[in-house]
Amino acid sequence: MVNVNVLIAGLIGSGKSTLIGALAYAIKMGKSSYSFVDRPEDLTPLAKLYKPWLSLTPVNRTALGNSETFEFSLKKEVGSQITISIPDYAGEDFERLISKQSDILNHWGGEKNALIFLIKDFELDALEEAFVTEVENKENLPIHPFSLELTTSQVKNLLLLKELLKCVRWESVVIGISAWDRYDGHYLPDTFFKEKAPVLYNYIRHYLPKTKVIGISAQGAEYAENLRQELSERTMNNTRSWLVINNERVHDLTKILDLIS
Ligand SMILES: Nc1nc2c(ncn2[C@@H]2O[C@H](COP(=O)(O)OP(=O)(O)O)[C@@H](O)[C@H]2O)c(=O)[nH]1
Ligand SMILES: [Mg+2]
Repeated sequence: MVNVNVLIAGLIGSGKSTLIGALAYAIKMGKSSYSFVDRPEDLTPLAKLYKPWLSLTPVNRTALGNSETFEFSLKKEVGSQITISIPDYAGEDFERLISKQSDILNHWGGEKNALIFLIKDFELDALEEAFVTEVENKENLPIHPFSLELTTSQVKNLLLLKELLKCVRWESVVIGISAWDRYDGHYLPDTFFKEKAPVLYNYIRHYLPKTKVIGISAQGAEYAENLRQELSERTMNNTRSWLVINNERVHDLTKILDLIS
């Protein structure tokens, strides 16, 4: 049987842990066509991700300890087995990866590799400083040395994606825009991405023309006191999380895996 290796990647705070929590809960409850391959006792780390999802609290950054990469495997009645890996970029791992000092991906990958790349934060005026016409007196402004901290997330995402494309041959790539509940109803994922991250959008369209851009709301909404009741009800009837794939809303998060396996 073919095993598809799926890497869920994205900057710190891009929604990886929340997505895995929601996904693991749906699979555990038998609400999808996927089931776990691993023994239940090996799934304890997943509980650290779906428990906060269930209790409507953000996932603690250190939930998974210091393990570099966290993995679990899924199977379907028919079709391939899937191994999902989520590298946890603790501390400076991300910067190490894009400055080529990281071995996160050195021994990663197999016959068939797929990438789910999550993006959550968009600077709505990213890179626009290039178009400023007003000339100020710049004489006394200090010149900062180049530092990753000072770059926009669009640039960080581009550098990360570039490294990922260099390390592994990806059979398929999906771009997931996390926290889609913030934009749903106003935008379609592809249009939103093109408008808010044009540099990254064109990079992807050029190098990975088959890439799908989807919206992901793993939480279902912002965690706010006045939404708790509604979110709990939606958890009960499996309508809390959703994906926007081909401009249609689907509540089964595992459909993201059907896109890549
Ligand atoms: N509104 C909203 N916020 C989200 C969603 N998913 C994640 N977030 C928030 O984004 C932040 C980072 O999420 P997390 O899963 O920890 O990102 P990670 O660092 O990539 O694992 C947290 O504060 C989450 O509450 C979502 O679907 N909707
Ligand atoms: Mg995380």
